[in-house]
Amino acid sequence: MSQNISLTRYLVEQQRVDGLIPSQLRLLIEVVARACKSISHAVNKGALGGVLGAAESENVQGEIQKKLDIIANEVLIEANEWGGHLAAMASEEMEDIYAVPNRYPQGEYLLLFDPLDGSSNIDVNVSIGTIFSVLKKPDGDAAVGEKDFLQAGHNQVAAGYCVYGPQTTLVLTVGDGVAMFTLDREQGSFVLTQENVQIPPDTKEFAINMSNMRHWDTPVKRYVEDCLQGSEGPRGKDFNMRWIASMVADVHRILTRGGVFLYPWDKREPNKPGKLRLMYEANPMGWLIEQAGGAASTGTQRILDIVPEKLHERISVVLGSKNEVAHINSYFSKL
Ligand code: P6P
Repeated sequence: MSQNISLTRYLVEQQRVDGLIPSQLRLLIEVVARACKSISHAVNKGALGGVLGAAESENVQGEIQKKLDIIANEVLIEANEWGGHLAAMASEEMEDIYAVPNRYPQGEYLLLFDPLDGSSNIDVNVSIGTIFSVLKKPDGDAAVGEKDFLQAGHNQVAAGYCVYGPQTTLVLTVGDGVAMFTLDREQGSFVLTQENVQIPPDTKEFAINMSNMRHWDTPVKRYVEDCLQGSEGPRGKDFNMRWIASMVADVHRILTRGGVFLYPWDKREPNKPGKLRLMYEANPMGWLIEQAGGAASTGTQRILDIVPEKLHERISVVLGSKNEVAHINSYFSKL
């Protein structure tokens, strides 16, 4: 990347070129990016900032919240509520939607986020991240409500994540491919470091939590068993496995070098379709993966075509290299 193109310049030039980024959406993305810089700063302080460890509370998922989960959520709310670009926000850390207070101007966008994904990794210094998804509020004068958020993922107008790892990198799509911006801490700005990201269609690397194998449904068991047989088995090649237990980090690896990520249904909680949340994990990640030439399915259907019934509903996830996702889907269709 020869020139030093900031996120702001990239967004302005994209807006000028293809009109995909109206000014209010550009403002929204820049505000989210600024919030991610603040979260990155808090994450990087770690023990020095007194921000490690659990808070005294549970989130809507019934999971013990980390102090940084709450901090990240508050940073995103406070950064976005006054700008006039949003009607409401929804977060993994909040049961109900957060309508922009009447003291601020109302905008046309809805922002959803997992403020700090992978937070079980915070205390052990492993990469974590913020995931966000942007929808347009449906037309109408009625007060914004949860029902306005219940749109299929193919309605997203922007999606991305910021991974807090050895680098802090913002990864973004507005429907015209995927771009990556690395935080230059000296300048204090995100600088374009990759655009038109393309995932290799084939892979020899899968990501899944193998400790759950006995709980998986047959298609997933058969797929993984075939991979484990390596070059002597039906796949005719050896596979590598990765599992960071931080979706943002696993997806970033896949966007960078290919691979597949699976978090399937399992019989530990048979009434839940999966562990991951559709609206602020699977949808934004699924769109990024598709925009980079990959695929994102539940094993039986495209994730982005699913119309949510509840804000925090969960979903099975198979995403990554297009041909490998198609191969995994074939195990489900053999049922
Ligand atoms: P497990 C993090 O809590 C998360 O939601 C994803 O980021 C990650 O991929 C998954 O859960 C890890 O789940 O069951 O392996 O700890």
